[in-house]
Amino acid sequence: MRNQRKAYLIIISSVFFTVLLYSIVLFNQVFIPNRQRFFEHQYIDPMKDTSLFLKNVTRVNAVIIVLVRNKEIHELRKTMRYFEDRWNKKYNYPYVFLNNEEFTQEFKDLTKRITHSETYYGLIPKEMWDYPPWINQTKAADVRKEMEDKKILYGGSESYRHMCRFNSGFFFRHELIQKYDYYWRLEPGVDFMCDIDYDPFRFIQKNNITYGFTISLLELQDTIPTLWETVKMFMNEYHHYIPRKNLIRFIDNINYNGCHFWSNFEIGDLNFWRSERYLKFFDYLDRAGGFYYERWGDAPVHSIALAMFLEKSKIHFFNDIAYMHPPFQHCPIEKWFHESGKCHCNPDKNFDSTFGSCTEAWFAL
Ligand SMILES: Nc1nc2c(ncn2[C@@H]2O[C@H](COP(=O)(O)OP(=O)(O)OP(=O)(O)O)[C@@H](O)[C@H]2O)c(=O)[nH]1
Ligand SMILES: [Mg+2]
Repeated sequence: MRNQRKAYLIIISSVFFTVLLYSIVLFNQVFIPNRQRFFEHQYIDPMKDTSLFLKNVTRVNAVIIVLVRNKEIHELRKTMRYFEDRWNKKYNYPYVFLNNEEFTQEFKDLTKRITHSETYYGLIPKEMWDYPPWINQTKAADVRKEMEDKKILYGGSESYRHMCRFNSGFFFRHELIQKYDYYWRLEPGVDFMCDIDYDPFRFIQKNNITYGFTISLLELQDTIPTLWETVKMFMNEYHHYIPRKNLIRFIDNINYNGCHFWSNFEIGDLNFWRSERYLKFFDYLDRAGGFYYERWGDAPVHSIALAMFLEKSKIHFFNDIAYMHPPFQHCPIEKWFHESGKCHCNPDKNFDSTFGSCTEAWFAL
């Protein structure tokens, strides 16, 4: 009799604790905002690692990469001024400027004078900035005309397509980049609105992070009609490259949902792009021709690869880096950034939670 009562007691208390546990989990899921849950449980906060703020430590093997045209020199000088003042004057990481045409002496003189870092100037070889032999150029020209008539952003531009293909498959293989392990991509016309007092390169190296972003958003579907089909064919053929723990759920709602990290800002590990699996992926896409027969951007290409090959802990949301590429900006919303006097952006204009951003979906993963 006593044993029977004991058994009942055990069963009842197990049921009670299971229900309690489920209620706590459910409460968390329903009532704690994704953003808060993300910052409490997943986010690695660089601000909490004092070793990242030490000065006079050796630099990481990293480089600032700027793909740019001569005519963008003044926009670039402005961006470099912000970038130096907010961050790089504390570290003096080298710059590599890349162009499909020779840089002018004026471009070199003006950029050199804005920084104490070393500056290198590279010409992009033709095979990295031209049609591969299997592309039918007449068909490509017809597509450009059609897309221009439809008023698709950069739909009529040939150079934009070369640029997207270069950023997808070649920048990390350029001879001036080959010796580096990490990179920060910089574009003319962007702004950095908060002081960055630590070394993000050291941060990603120390935490074994592959890629960092500030803004994520939806791609224009008209520029990528067959991209997802092509990706699915790749995934079928090369399923051994895709680990069980991946991020495909970030981009796949039966079809590609368009979510991508905005690649005009990237801090990352060059060896990811140089890996066999990524090179196979890029070649697969390149053979399919969508860089020219559609207008596949490097941002969706990078993001799809990251989602296929990596797990969430390998990708970092740089909340503390306030960044503007018109028309969108990431401006940290936490009061501290603004009260400390370190920022000059308006947190009400932060894109993270706005319609069109995928960052809330990122928090929810
Ligand atoms: N050398 C060179 N650089 C280019 C060319 N086209 C674009 N770029 C660079 O490639 C990067 C992306 O080009 P953007 O024109 O900014 O493209 P986007 O960011 O999609 O569009 P925007 O909203 O106009 O900024 C920038 O760093 C440009 O300076 C080109 O034909 N030659
Ligand atoms: Mg741009």
